Amino acid sequence: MSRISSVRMKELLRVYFVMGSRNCVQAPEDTLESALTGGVTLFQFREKGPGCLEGAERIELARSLQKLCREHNVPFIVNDDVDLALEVDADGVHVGQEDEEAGLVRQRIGDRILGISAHTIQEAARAYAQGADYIGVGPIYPTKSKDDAQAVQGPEIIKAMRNANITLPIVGIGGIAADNAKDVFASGADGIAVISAISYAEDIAGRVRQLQHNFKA
Ligand code: 3NM
Repeated sequence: MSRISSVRMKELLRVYFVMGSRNCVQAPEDTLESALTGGVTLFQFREKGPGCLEGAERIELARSLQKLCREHNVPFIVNDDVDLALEVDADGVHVGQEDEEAGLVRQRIGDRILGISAHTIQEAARAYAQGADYIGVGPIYPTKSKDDAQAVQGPEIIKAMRNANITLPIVGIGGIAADNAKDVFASGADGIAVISAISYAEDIAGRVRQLQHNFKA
């Protein structure tokens, strides 16, 4: 195996669905199945927040969501928990600035996909040095899905990173929905990472297709 190419990574980031059991109205499996049917390009298991699953239940949910991703040929990424990612043989890991030191994570996961959150140009440059395959930049807009989110940055932060010659694949995150996704792509992002606009949609597959339409090759 070798590291994912930047071209392939950018394709995978286009509509990146992030979800855990706390983010769903229906069962997580049903929510993910609908999102996969709608055409999400990448999935992140983010089992966080009050009441989230722990231990064996957490691993069991990870495995059942991973199975759905495999059936749809969509890579399965684990948020933060490198041990879980290795245990289930996930396709990658996403870590924040406050999580396990990213350079060490790269050593532990080998050639699997590594995503790192970056809020500034300096953090983006450091993520590149630590071996990131992509960076997650946010919150772009106000979000209710992350209690400890930093200040809202607007799509301008992505434009500023591109102007500073950050060429890494970038996915915007935080408050992205059908009515603002176009501005995120226009700022230089390769994709949008979304929790609630997909997980709480009445027609989940339809919402994914609507989000996809904002991408202009
Ligand atoms: N990370 P929604 S914002 C998981 O800024 C996450 O790094 C963020 O959820 C960051 O699409 C966020 O419902 C929550 O706003 C995204």
